[in-house]
Amino acid sequence: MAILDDISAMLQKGKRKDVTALCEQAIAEGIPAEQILSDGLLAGMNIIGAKFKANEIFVPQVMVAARAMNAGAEVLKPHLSDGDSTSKGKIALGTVKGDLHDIGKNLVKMMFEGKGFEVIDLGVDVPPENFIQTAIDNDCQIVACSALLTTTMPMLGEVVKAAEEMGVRDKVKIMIGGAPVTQDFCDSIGADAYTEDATSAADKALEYVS
Ligand code: B1M
Repeated sequence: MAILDDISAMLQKGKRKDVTALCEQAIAEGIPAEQILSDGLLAGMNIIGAKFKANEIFVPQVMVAARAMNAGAEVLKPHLSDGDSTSKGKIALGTVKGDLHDIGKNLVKMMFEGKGFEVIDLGVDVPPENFIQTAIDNDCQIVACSALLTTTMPMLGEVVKAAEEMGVRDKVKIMIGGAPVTQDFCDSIGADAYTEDATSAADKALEYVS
């Protein structure tokens, strides 16, 4: 669809205002928000990722694309919700210590909220014990951690250890995700669930509270 290609193209150029306007237009045209997200915004972000890896573009271009991605996602946010306003439970969410990537984490937040969860967003660069202390202080049933770097993946294991050391391992489910994370890694650190994308993370969280 041409408008989705335009969204992808504008995102790659970091044109935040154009991305916002095109997302609004696509919604007005009746294109499902999920499709705008996957075939417009994420399609553009995937190309950015490939170009970054190939050293065709550098951090500043990636940052403006990331900002455009977040702006577009904000437009889609209300349309990704299933409209159920009853709180399903509480989740402490963040990107692990040493890691500043937040686009995936923000999408996961959006999907959790869309399914009716109350999300305490700790942001990025979150120390393991902060995830757990937040869960304790707010009676969260779930701790959800994102990691995008192979160097920060071990922090996911530290979150599991912190839950053990702080005496709440049996009270919280620990969910993990992020591009380099795998089911095998999840098993190796003793986390409760790995999910590949934001939608399946929200579905899994619902399973835990139902
Ligand atoms: Co970074 N970066 N980056 N970066 N960056 C990657 C991750 C990288 C793979 C690029 C590459 O070289 N190919 C590479 C990591 C290599 C590795 O570890 N092996 C990399 C690097 C090296 C770096 C720096 C070290 C670069 C440098 O400074 N030299 C640096 C590190 C900074 C730090 O964190 N300490 C860095 C910086 C940055 C920017 C600041 C420029 C920017 C981040 C902006 C921001 O987030 N606000 C950035 C970006 C944008 C990327 C890429 C291009 C795109 C990531 C992204 O947002 N994807 C990325 C390349 C790539 O991933 N292909 C790359 C879109 C997003 C929707 O996907 O986050 O994977 P993702 O989320 C997915 C799933 O993973 C899942 O759901 C989402 C989809 O629905 N998911 C979960 C995520 N969290 C989940 C949690 C769950 C469940 C599912 O449960 C709790």
